[in-house]
Amino acid sequence: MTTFHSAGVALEDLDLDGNLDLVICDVGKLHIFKGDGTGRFTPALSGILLLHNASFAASGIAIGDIDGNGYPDIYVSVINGTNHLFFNKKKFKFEEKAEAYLVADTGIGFSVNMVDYDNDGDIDLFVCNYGSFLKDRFNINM
Ligand SMILES: [Ca+2]
Ligand SMILES: [Ca+2]
Ligand SMILES: [Ca+2]
Repeated sequence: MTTFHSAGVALEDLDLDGNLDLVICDVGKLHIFKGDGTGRFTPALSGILLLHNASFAASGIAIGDIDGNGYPDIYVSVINGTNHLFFNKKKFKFEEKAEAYLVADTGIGFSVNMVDYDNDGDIDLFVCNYGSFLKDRFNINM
């Protein structure tokens, strides 16, 4: 069995086949497993999403359809580096665009969440950073 240095995990149907898929944080990467609906998971086609630095420790995951194309996108907090935003390009392929969306936060990231905070139909992002609430980030209407 493979060992991960994991903090965060998430379940979401990333390929819209009706079965939940699994995302697991690790150091330098995320692991993605495709679910078959019976509780079994196998590595997805492109089963690893690399972070910008191999030493970055991914800690939290939030999933939501940020660009409105129907496919769930992934936001990842990083303890010792820049947070990442992966857009779902279908078939388990993803494109990282945190800087373009002004959410490449460099705080000591722990928990993250997505919710439509102001109820305008657009997903908002909350990033919880260790050490000070003043360092928490709240991005409305990504
Ligand atoms: Ca699925
Ligand atoms: Ca999307
Ligand atoms: Ca909103």
